[in-house]
Amino acid sequence: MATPAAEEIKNPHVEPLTQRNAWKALQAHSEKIRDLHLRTLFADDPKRGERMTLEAAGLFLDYSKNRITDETLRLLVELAQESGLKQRIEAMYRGDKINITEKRAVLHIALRAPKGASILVDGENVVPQVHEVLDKMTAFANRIRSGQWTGHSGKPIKNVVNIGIGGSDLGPVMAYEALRHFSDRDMTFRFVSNVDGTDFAEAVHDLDAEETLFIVSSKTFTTLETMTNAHTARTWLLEKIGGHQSSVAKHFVAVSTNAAEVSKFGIDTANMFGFWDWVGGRYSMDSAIGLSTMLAIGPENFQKMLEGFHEIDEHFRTAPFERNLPALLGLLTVWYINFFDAHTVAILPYDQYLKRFPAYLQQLTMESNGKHVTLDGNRVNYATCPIYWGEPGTNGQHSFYQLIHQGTRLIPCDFITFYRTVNNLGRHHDMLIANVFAQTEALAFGKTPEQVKAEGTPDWLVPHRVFEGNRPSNTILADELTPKMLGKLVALYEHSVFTQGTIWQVNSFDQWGVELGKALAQRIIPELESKTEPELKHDSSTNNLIRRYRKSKG
Ligand code: G6Q
Repeated sequence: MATPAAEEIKNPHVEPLTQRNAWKALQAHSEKIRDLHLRTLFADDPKRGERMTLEAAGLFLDYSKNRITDETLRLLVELAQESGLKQRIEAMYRGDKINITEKRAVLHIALRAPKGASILVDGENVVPQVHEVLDKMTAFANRIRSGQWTGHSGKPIKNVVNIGIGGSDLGPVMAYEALRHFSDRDMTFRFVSNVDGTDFAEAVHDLDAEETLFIVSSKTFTTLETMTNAHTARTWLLEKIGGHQSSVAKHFVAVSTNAAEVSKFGIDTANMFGFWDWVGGRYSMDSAIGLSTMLAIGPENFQKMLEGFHEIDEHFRTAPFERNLPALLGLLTVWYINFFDAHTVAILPYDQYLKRFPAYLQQLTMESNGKHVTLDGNRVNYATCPIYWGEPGTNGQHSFYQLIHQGTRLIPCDFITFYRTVNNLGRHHDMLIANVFAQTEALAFGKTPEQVKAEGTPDWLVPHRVFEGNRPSNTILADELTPKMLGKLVALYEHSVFTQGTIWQVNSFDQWGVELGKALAQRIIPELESKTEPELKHDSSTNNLIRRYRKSKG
C-alpha cells in the first residue's frame, strides 16, 4: 500500500529494487564478468582508456579502470531509469517534499540558483530569499574584511572562530582548508566543534579576544555541543575584555533558522544570517553556514563557488545518464556495493588543500545513505551506503594502500587531482601527478607471477610480491582547485549520493540514526554530575562505567 507521503511526493511507482528487470539483468551479467580482468578488457579494446571517459563542466572523469563493459553501463543506466531517477531529480528541483520523514523539500540546489530563477516551496519562490541572505552576508563580509566592523574596544576583527558541528562545521572547515590560497592571510580562522573542551581551549589560546569574532553556526540553535561551546566562548570573551555584556553583540553573530533562541543568547538578530528547513545540514556549506568561508575568501570568490555548484546542478538535471558525471559515479558505486560485495569506497585527493575533503564526504555520503529501510518503511534486502574514507595522496601510499593493492577486500577508489597547482615548487607537481597515474595503473594491472619471477625474485618470495591487479578506480582530473572548482566537486558528490539513494530507495535527507545516542547522553549527563549517588537504570555495563567515572571524579 502506498503511504500518503509517497503520494505526496509523486514518487513514480518503482518495483522493489531486487525485482527490477535491470537489477536481475545486472545480477546475471555480474556473474558473467566477475572474473574478467582489467588486463583483458584493456587488451581487447586498445581505445578503452580514451573511450570510457567523460568530460563535462570542466571535470574530466576516466572510468575505464572499472570492472565494467559497455553492457554493464547500459544496464546500470537502465537501472537508473527503472528506479525513476529522472523523476526523482525533477521532484527535487521542483521543490517537492521528497524528505518524507521530515516533510521537507530538499533544495540545496536553490542555494546556488542565479538571481531571477524561480523555485517554489509551498507556492513561494525561495530564490529571492536566498539572494537576500547572500547580499546580507556580502555586506557583512565587506565590513569585517575592510576593518569597518570593530570589536568592543574599537579594534578591527582579525580572528574568526566558527562554532558549529556536523553539517555546521565540516563544510566550513573543508572549504577553508581547500581555499586557503584564496583566503585573506591577515586573518586567522579557527573551527570549534567538539564538546571536548580541548577543542575550544586550543582554538582560542593564542587569540586576542578584542579582535575575535565568533560565528555561532547552528540551524536549530539547540545543539548540545554548539551551545556549550558558544556559552564557553561568551564567558571567555567577557572575561578577557572585562565583562561588558553589551559587547557580545560586537563579537558574536549567528547563522541559524531559530531567531528566538539566537536572541535569547544575546545575539542581535540583525546579525543573524538565516537559512531554511529545506537545507539539510550536510548540504549547507553554500548557505549562510558558509559565512566563515565568505569571510575568508571574500564575496566574489564565494559567488564563483556558487557558480561551480550551479554548473554541476544543471549538468545533473539535463545530461543523459550515460553522459552524466554524478549519475555515473553513483551508479558505479552501486555496481560495486551490490554486485561485488564491496564495503567501502576510498576518496583519495592528490591535493593537500583537499585534506579535509574525505572527512567532509564521510558525512555527506554516510549520513545520507546509511539507512536500512526504504522510503515506504520496509527493511532493505540489499546493501546500501558503503563506508567512505580516505586521506590525501601521496601520504596514504605509505600506509593503507598496502591493503588496497594486496588485501582481500575490493576497494573502489576515487583519485582526484588537478593539472595545475598554485604552489609550483620545482618538480613537486609532476611527481604528485606521476603518483596518481602510477597508483591507478598498479591497481588495475598489477604484476603477474611471471613478471615477478622475471625480475629474478626467488620462488618462495614470488607470492608475496605478486599484485593481482583488477582493483577498480576512477580518476577525476580538473584544471586547478579554485572556488568554482570546489563548488563543482562538492555538487558532483552531492548528486552522486542522490543517485545512489534513489536506486536504494532510501531517504537520503533525514538522520534519525543520530538521535538515540544524543537522547541517552542527555540522560547520563545529570547522572555524572549529581551530587548524590544516582539510581542507575541502565544495563550493567553502562551502570558500571558511570560508577567508575563518578568515583574517579571523587
Ligand atoms: C546534517 C545533520 C547534522 C547537523 C548537526 C548540527 O545533515 O543534520 O550533522 O548539521 O547536528 O546541527 P545544528 O546546525 O542544528 O546545530
